[in-house]
Amino acid sequence: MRDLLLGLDCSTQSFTAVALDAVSLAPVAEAAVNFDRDLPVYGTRGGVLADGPEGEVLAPPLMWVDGLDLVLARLRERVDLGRIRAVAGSAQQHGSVYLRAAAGAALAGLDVARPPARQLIGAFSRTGAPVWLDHSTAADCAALDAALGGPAATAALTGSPACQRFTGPQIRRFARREPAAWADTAQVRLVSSFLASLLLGRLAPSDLGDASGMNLLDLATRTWHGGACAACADDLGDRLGAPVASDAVLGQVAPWLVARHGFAADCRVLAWSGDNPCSATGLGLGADGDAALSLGTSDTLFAYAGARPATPPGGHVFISPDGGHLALLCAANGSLAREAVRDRFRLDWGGFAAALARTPPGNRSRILLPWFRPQEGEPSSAAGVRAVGLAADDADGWCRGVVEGQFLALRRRVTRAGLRLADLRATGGAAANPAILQVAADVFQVPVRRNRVTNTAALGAALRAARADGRPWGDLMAASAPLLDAQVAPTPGSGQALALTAAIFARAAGDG
Ligand code: XUL
Repeated sequence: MRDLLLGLDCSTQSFTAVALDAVSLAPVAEAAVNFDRDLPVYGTRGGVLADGPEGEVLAPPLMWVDGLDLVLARLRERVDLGRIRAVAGSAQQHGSVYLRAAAGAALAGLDVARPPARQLIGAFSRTGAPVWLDHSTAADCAALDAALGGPAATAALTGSPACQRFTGPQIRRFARREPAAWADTAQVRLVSSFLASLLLGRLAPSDLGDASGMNLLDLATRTWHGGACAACADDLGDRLGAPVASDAVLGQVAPWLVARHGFAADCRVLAWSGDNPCSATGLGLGADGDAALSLGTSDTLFAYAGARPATPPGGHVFISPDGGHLALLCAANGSLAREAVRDRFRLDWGGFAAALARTPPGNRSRILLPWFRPQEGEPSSAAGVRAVGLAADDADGWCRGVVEGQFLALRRRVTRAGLRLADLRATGGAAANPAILQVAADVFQVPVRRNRVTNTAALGAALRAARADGRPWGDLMAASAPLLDAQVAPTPGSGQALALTAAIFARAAGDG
């Protein structure tokens, strides 16, 4: 009986597999591969190779192929992969894989006796794949924005102004610097659609969710934009293949998966998507106002909106897996800023939380501009760390100041984009700290619930696989409910205290 769904996630540092019960949608087995530790032959650090003086950051696509093979071998030790009805995947967004014409035959002819990576060595016109950490494309972004009428016009068209890590500018840089290798490139795929191609045994299309992280997709028509493609490289549209909906069933698994890993021949493969769209499904974001706050090295806020929202300052709009939209805001000053304040006063996280508990919402109008590093979406005049009304030795005030400052800054960007938040699901390391969640509830004035799942992207991919059986999106969104902790409600009266603090913050941040 085929009673499982499989979700795979190729993130920057690891490959994860999550199997769900196809009826209850509850997780039943997991496996993971860490690229640095488990595949040391590729010599990556944190899953990538920093390569070159201009901010190039690449990863070897063959490492992802080995990662897929290994994570399936590990999962097979826990469950019979023949029970899987359908599989979908998630991958780090923006990275691009450059394939020769020979790639099609190589994918179709994968022989089970040998590891798949070895059979694909000749398939690439570029051995490395630039990933989202790459920031070598300033000139290409400027050229793309100029061709489309400026950053605001690029954002109106594609959902984001030209961004260094986005795939269009990345392709442009490669085509301009290595024209012979570009001429040898028959097809370009995202990390997601490259890995879907392995499952399928032929080139897979990219899905609309991941395609919206390329600066190439016209968000209104949901097709490649001719002008954006032409501004990046010759014949680009043809080399990308038409994008498909995130729940498109692409076909059945390739024979190598049946013979090598024991998949059933009729197991269906869905389009893969980016990790952020997949996380949105894993976190259950499917109604206007549903939003998630991921508190990690950087903090990310994403909010669901059925109708297309404005692009937030320094942010993006992606198409969500169910065909709606997802506004995404990233704040580089996440744990980095919280740790800097914790360390300045020689505290541990317990001490930091106690300081938050001793101080009132609004911090008695004392504020901290928390830009320990430059922050997209904030005016450059606001760069740097600045305390207003806060004494240099006031440890409690600084602890609350940094967290309130981070969330107030995000709230301003949310408001400017006209987004309305109804509730927040928190994930990431710092979400384990209830005192920080209380500050989020007070600043955003919405209930906050922590989601206990660590890999929401793999979970979201596994849930998307249920679409192969036509399972309604509502069922998939509801599946995350048992994984949420009790809600943290806003402190009574905190709205007023924070309104005053927010006004002082806005003035100090250069809003006039
Ligand atoms: C989003 C982004 C990252 C990557 C890697 O725009 O660059 O979140 O998807 O996880």
